[in-house]
Amino acid sequence: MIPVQPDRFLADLHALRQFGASGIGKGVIRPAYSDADIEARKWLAGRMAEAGLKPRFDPVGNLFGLAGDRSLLMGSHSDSQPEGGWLDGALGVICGLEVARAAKEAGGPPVSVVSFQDEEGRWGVTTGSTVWRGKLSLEDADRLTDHGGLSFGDARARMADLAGDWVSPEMFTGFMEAHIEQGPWLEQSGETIGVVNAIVGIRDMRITFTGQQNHAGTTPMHLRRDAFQGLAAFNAKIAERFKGLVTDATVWTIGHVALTPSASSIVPGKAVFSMQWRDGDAARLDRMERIIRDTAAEVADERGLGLSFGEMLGLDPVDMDARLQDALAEAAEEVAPGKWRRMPSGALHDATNLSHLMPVSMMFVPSIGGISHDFTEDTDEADLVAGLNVLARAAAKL
Ligand code: HGY
Ligand code: MN
Ligand code: MN
Ligand code: MN
Repeated sequence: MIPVQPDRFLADLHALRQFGASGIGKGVIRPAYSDADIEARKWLAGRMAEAGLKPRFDPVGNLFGLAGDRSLLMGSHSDSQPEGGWLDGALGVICGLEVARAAKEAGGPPVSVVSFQDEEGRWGVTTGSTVWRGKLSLEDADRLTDHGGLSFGDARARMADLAGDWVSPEMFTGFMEAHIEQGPWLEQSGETIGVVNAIVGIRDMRITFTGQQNHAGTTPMHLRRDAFQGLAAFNAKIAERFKGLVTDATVWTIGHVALTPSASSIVPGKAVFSMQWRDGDAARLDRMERIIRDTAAEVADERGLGLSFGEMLGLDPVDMDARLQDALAEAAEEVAPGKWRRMPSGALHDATNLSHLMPVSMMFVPSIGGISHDFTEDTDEADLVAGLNVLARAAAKL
């Protein structure tokens, strides 16, 4: 048994929420490398030290709290979406902190904790753990820009004074990540715990249509080269062409659009937008990419628009480790008998990257109303504590 303390865990979870508190519900605004994110990481490093762990920032801002040369690793991320909930990422970090702290106090097995940087993909897709894994070089990461044009290299220079060496993945025997479900299934079935068996794959790419900026009153419709109309046509056509290829679990999203110059009386000269798609089957993701590229080229051709594609970032779908899954399943049955299930994750997590380095598993607790990536994201306190207990029991079994 690892004697975790729910009150201390909840207090830390609420303390982390104060960094970048939105003032709307419990929501947070704590994007990677914002002031709030940096302050939160410094606070976390302090909590790790107080727990007897050795805090260490690596060159991309991933924060580890190390329990020795060889240990189980637990954690998630403490950055948020531009409008984020208080639990997305934070729950896994603070669960990890409490389990590591309690294990240390009880003289139990060593447990280390981590908060990865930019899981939410301000610069792409799970940037901190993707670089740590070695899939993206630091040089290539440094060149990526966020939607405001800030490069990852310039952003991480903000924490250069704290950055130490890389932490070797060899130090860890496995990784366990607790997270909120961020979807509706556990709440709808009245279950408390999800034992994750697989994580979907994702592709993400910036697309730009360039037309002719012009006067919105005097330019006849048939003479326009309107970049936004290109985006609108593209959006309708891909939905049509994906039919017959996609399943109920396939999703795609245009979540960011920037029109230039973005004024009521100007025909937009440029439309830059994000195109993201996710599925559990890598081959389907590839076929969707072909449709996306071909359709954009066709629309550009029909409308006399320029077209360019940014770098495509992505991660393939992965399965979770069977032994670690079983430890979580056993623990879930002890804490919430009959009220748990195995399920895939439709959201992306750092666990995807870590599954290429060590055995990995994930555990979910319910999300109220299935809402996440929104200020109103929340989970019942009893479910948060149940999740902590499942994690602590599973860690003790390993
Ligand atoms: O978008 C995601 O799936 C994750 O929250 N980064
Ligand atoms: Mn998350
Ligand atoms: Mn998220
Ligand atoms: Mn005028």
